[in-house]
Amino acid sequence: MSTTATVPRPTVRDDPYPSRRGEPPALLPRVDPVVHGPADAGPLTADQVAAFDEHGVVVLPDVFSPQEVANLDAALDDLVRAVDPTAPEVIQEPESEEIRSIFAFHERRGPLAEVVRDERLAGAARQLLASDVYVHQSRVNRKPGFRGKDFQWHSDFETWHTEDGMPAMRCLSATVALTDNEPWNGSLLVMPGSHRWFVTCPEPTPPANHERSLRKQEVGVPDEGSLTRLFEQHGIEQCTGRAGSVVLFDCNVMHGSSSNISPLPRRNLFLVFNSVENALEEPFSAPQRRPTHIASRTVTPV
Ligand code: 6CS
Ligand code: FE
Repeated sequence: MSTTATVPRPTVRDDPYPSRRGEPPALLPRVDPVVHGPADAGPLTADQVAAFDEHGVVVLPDVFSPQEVANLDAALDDLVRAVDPTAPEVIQEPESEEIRSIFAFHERRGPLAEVVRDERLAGAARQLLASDVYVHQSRVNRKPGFRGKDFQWHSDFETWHTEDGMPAMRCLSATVALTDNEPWNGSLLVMPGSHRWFVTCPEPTPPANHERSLRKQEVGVPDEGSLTRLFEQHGIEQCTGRAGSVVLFDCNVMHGSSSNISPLPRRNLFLVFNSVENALEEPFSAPQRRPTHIASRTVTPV
């Protein structure tokens, strides 16, 4: 008879960021760096790198010229006119048929797709993530006047980890404002410094959650107690700026935005750059992978 001891297999993958497992909510410390290397060469200044490290967000005013913004906004108009509104990449507002988001614009042709290779964005991502980067997700959020609804508080990484299998916090978003982002048209709200905490969410991911969550997120939205604790520690700041400005924000910073009840739209491009060393695995807590137009599995450096 063999005396070899059998090592018990863990039933749950070893994971510093457990979420959606039916456990009570908790604030867990981040184990990954925010700035992943010396970050001394690149388009961002030392002050901008330090601000990103400390706050998990940095606003870069007037990165794109008015002419560049006009070209991008015209390309977006063309896309909205041409796109099949029933295509899976097109997400409608929860309470109207207005287009809320269009995913995977980087896989199309033309000026919108070109933005991916713009060194002002990709170069900043490489600088902060200290590696080559690829596009994990791209989308435009249109926030139409009167009808553009809110985005609940969330950490993007919580969704990308549980639903897409992103292993570590080595990923960031870059937004490009195509309209002025004002205090009153639903601009981004962040809790600066909250990126140092991972807030676990109790509720398991239901099947095909993305079919609801992209219109109105419910699973993966932290409980009110955890959000209150984060607010008491970190407060809330709003990221406003003229059309052409860029916001870089860490994958785990707590953020959201209010509905747009003003007459003016708030149109932003979002590009999510992930480190090529942080490619997606199997979902950490979801019954199936999400489609690749939401979570790309093509790890091609930009
Ligand atoms: O699902 C996603 O990938 C993104 N969208 C929402 C509404 N929340 C998480 C993440 O930002
Ligand atoms: Fe988000």
